[in-house]
Amino acid sequence: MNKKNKKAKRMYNIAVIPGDGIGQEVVKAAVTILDKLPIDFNYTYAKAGDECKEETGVPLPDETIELAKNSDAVLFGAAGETAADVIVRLRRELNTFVNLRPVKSLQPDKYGNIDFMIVRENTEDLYIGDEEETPEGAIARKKITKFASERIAKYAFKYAEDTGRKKVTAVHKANVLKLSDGLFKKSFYKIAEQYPDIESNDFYVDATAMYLITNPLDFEVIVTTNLYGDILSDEGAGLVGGLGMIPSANIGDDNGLFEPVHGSAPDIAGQGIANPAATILSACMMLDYLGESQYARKVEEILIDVIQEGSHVTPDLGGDSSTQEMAEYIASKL
Ligand code: GGG
Repeated sequence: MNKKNKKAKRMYNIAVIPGDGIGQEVVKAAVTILDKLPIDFNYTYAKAGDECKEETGVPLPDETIELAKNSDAVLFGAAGETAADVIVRLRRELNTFVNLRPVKSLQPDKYGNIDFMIVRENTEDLYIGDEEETPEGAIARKKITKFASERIAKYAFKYAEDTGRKKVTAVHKANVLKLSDGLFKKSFYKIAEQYPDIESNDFYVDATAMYLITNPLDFEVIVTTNLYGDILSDEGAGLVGGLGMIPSANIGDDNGLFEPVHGSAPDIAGQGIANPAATILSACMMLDYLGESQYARKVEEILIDVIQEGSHVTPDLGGDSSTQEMAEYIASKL
């Protein structure tokens, strides 16, 4: 996942976009930890989201897009009601065509040893936002191209090869969406031929929703379209302790944007109780992308120890620490 042609350089310009609700709290927590590393991060904070729209009239100002494009990496918190105009648009502006969402048990005794990667196509599908009102209601167009389907399948197989995984599963609904999901499935098997050492199979998305609960250990790499990837990763979060546990990396040829899978969680925003693990793990994915993997592994190791120890964790993890207290405890061990 390394940024192309980029070697660790120990000084990085990071665009930080905390966004809405708990985004503010979890990003602050992740930055507390990054600040403890012997790496020089030059952070520039930028606005986006519901509050930004209220203040400035636009959810994603042009300055924020420019900053994100010109940074070494972007750390993003959460978007609320403006998600389509903020995070979905930012992914498009940065041409981050893959969204990696690792589903991994950090407390294996409690959740079983679940460990699979969702490789979500990030540029097409219903997420192109092509909707229109009609006299009867509304219509949304779903875009699937051969180019993007083959590109994401290639990424998934290459990811499996690079990480020693033995199986890639395509998820679609090709029996109903014969042309669009049918093309996604066909493209997947075309690329699969180039990887004879890696097993390939496919499931309908509805069946996958059940198999993830009945047979989660059967999955290694899932490659899927934009909407199914969004939904299945939240289901995956439910398998390993909740939405506070799953990070993500949006990767393109020139840019990387890192964000927790969860949204702004307005029900708990401002209370200081949001689990920062997903954002801390997203920061670890950012460290990997920047070529600083040794620090990514160190932070992950400490985070896992702290979660398993259970004494300095947020309420959802069984403790009574605040978001920031948990982050400071992790930082104190670095
Ligand atoms: N941190 C990610 C975030 O704000 N998620 C809210 C959301 O609705 N995201 C849509 C998506 O991931 O496609």
